[in-house]
Amino acid sequence: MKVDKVLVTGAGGQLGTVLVKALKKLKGAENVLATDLYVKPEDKGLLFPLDATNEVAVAELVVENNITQIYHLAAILSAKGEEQPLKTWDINLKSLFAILEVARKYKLDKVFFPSSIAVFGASASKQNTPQDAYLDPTTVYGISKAAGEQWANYYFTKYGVDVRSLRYPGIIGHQSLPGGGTTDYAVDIYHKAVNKEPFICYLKKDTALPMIFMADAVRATLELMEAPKEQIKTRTSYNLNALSFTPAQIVESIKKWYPDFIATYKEDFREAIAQSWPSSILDIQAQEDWKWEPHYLLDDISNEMIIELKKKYNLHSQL
Ligand code: AKB
Repeated sequence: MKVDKVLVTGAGGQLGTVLVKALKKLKGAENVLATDLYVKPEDKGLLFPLDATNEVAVAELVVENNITQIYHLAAILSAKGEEQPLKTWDINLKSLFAILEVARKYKLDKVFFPSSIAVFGASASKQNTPQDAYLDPTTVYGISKAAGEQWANYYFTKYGVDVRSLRYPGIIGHQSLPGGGTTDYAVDIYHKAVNKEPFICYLKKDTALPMIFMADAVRATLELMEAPKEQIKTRTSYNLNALSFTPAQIVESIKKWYPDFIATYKEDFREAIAQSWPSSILDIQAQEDWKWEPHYLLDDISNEMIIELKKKYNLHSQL
């Protein structure tokens, strides 16, 4: 039987850190090559340096390691992207082209390309945004993802490259820290809560955004990638829904464990980004095509985040 050999870019990031572990469990540790642009000394031997915008370097690793699948996670996210729009466009698209070209030239079996709710803008309905809403993103990250979705579809239609993609909501996990996103507050808030520190939120208290727990996000990714090819009917990117909540609602949930927890609100430029995104999305196609269903609601997420972060910070006895 043919063995899948998987290369992951951006493997040191928020999702990559956890997805790589799940992939190693599924495919065998020796069959997963985790790469990132920068490798911290403590990650040496686990992560390999790779500039994903360098097609030659990507091709070399693919050939040397008999790679058959690529999960291309490397990207600059929404908030960080606004600091350097042209660099963000360059990195996000150049790396995608490098991956798609290598996949085409070396006839790889599959490519995973993460998209985002950031592809939606003012023309999409704010609530229950459907899969096929008009895309007019407001951030350079959103523009790069919307364009990337079209390129994914192009490589599938024109060259038969089996590219699959999800529009992730904000991802909440205890294993790793997010960096440069608009939804990052929903992770930071738990770190503050378990350490009994006050939290200053950069969004307004009533700004709802779609979110997903890390375990659900990883499972969705693997279910999509493991589904039989003929079931994958959307070749741009699938809407992925789990839950939606506002900062005020996550605070209420945390207060069930920490009644004295306090959040104050001081909005910054990320509020405008959040306002341009859907507050909830519909994912009928994902449910129908590959049977997607989320498992974690807000209090389940709070429960796991608090248990795991207390372990991480060595706060065993404290409530
Ligand atoms: C971000 O906030 O930029 C990301 C995303 C929703 O794609 N978490």
